Amino acid sequence: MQIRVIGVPMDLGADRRGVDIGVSAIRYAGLHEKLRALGHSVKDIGNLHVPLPENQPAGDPHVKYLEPIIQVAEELAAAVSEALQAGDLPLVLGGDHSIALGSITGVASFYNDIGVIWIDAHGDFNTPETTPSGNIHGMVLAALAGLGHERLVHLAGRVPKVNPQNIAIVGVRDLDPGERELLRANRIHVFTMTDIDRRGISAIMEEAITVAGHNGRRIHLSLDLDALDPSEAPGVGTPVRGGLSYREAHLSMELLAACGQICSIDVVEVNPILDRENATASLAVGLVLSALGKTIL
Ligand code: DIR
Ligand code: MN
Ligand code: MN
Ligand code: MN
Repeated sequence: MQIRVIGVPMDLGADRRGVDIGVSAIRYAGLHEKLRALGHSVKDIGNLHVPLPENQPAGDPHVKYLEPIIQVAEELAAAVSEALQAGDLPLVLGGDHSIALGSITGVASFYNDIGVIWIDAHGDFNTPETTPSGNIHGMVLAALAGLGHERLVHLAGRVPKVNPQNIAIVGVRDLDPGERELLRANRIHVFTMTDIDRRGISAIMEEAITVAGHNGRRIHLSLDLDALDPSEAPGVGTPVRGGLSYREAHLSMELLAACGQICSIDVVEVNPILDRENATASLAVGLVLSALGKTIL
């Protein structure tokens, strides 16, 4: 398989600065040589241009940096659909989670019907009405499901980008009151840490794969490193205790690889300024390898 790496040094969708250099940190952790050692070929198209917050007004405090985030999302959507057209698997490196707006829009322009597995401590299901922060990284999954600011919802292509019934969110332990209501009202499949504690990660991931992938549809994996416990992944902007263990996260990736339906991946929210000796970027690389076929034996 050829993996097409696309860097998106996006730092406009969240509050803690430094997530833009996550893109470099993941490359420095040996992504390319490890993917090649696993038998993949790798083509890296470099980084998309992302405007600096220093040169941009934040604009509407309920949807900060809307215009530049949309501009980058359009460019990323084109790069992702180009990769899929060429038969490559797009691996999008963030940057904050707002980049999933572009990557999933790109996937949805190539496949008619897709599933999304969103691994995250958070729901990312706010709208401009419910957001406590105005940060778009906390609104992007709702926008992809057709809810929220109309500029985000109506980005290039059809609405919604993904049928809300084909979304599975895994690892959740921190929801804002308004987004909790929205998740319930829209009957989104949310697999919380409580579900994982009770039933085990293997059963939960199998169910998530069924939700996102039934009828053999292609699945986009969006991996927010804050899904892991902060003891494993300290380099994230919004750590929340009680997250996935190292093995729970790897097993999740191994099960996704085994299902054979993953068509595209984003890896987001690695923040080297908050990290310890690149531990979070190294963890991210290991998880990508498991998602792309690395097994123990
Ligand atoms: C919070 C934080 N729910 C917000 N979201 C984060 O600002 O909407 N998502 N950190 O990854
Ligand atoms: Mn997220
Ligand atoms: Mn986030
Ligand atoms: Mn998160």
